[in-house]
Amino acid sequence: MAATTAPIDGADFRHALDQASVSPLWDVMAALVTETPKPRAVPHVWPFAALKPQLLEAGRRITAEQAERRVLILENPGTAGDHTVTDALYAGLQLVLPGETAPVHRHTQSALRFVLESEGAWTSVDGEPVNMAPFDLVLTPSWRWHEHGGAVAPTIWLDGLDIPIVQRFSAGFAEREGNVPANEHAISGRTRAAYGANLKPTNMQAAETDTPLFHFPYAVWSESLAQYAQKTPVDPHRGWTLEFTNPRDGGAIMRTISAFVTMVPPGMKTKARRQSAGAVFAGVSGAGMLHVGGEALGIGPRDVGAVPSWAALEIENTGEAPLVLFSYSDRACHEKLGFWKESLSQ
Ligand code: GTQ
Repeated sequence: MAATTAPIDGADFRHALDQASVSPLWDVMAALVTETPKPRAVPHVWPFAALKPQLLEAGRRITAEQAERRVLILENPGTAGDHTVTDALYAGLQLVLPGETAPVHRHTQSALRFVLESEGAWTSVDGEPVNMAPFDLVLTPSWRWHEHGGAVAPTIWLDGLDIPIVQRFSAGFAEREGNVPANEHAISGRTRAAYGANLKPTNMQAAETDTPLFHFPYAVWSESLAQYAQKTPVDPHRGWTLEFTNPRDGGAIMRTISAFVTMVPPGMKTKARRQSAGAVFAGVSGAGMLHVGGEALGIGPRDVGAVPSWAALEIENTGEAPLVLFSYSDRACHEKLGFWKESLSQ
């Protein structure tokens, strides 16, 4: 092996590299090319009881119209100020008060709404309205016009978006109000009729890859999950988990974000599972713990938890009733880009 002839950390050399806008890979190789994911996000749970008063206080200080969207962003403690809940995902709690409308806009970012508390609220997508009942999942996929309104009591939902992904690619476009095109197909219930019963129109446009279905009512998914659980042995690592799918291809609901519901029966603690995707959980019913990366984080109805990439996760039901959780993750990206890995403990 040839011997080196000058010091690696010579100040003159370092300065010259700086001046040339280059830097030595050998300083950062181990940090850049890691053997396993090293997320900056940490495991964390935001209890709903702590967030709701802050959100209502925000409601006294700013209108939905002034704010465009009245949202408290869930800042992961590992990356506070980055507006990320996991390394690649965004989460926020949005409040709409009676009489308010969060004004129509569209953007590159794909969004899901998981409803936590609601009376009367609706979201419209390209002009077609759907109800937002508690624990309904509503999607506003990339570049679709959307607005929120109709609340007759304070209405709160979890926003899940791919903001950090779009930001990293610097690919964000948005349009606000002004020139919203009229859509003669925006008739309440049309999309459900066309796609909601494992049927689809035969003149669909193949280029549209986000799911056309944008409303997954709690009444429907909770009945499926309960029936599935009754009729299927429980998976030791996943409990009973079902994925929300795109009826066009059976794949993820949006191009960047996947979404799931999980049931864990009383007395069960799942075996540890790691996945390359970062995930966000929201409690629906029952009481439990997310054991993640050596921490035990309590999760109940409407609480929101962050599970970073490759953290070993065990879900424990600590109550008497089934534990039901909603979750979303960036798995859809991982699979498309060839990043996806999963590891199941013995
Ligand atoms: O409702 O369209 O939490 O555009 C962040 C950005 C919600 C929304 C957020 C958004 C929205």
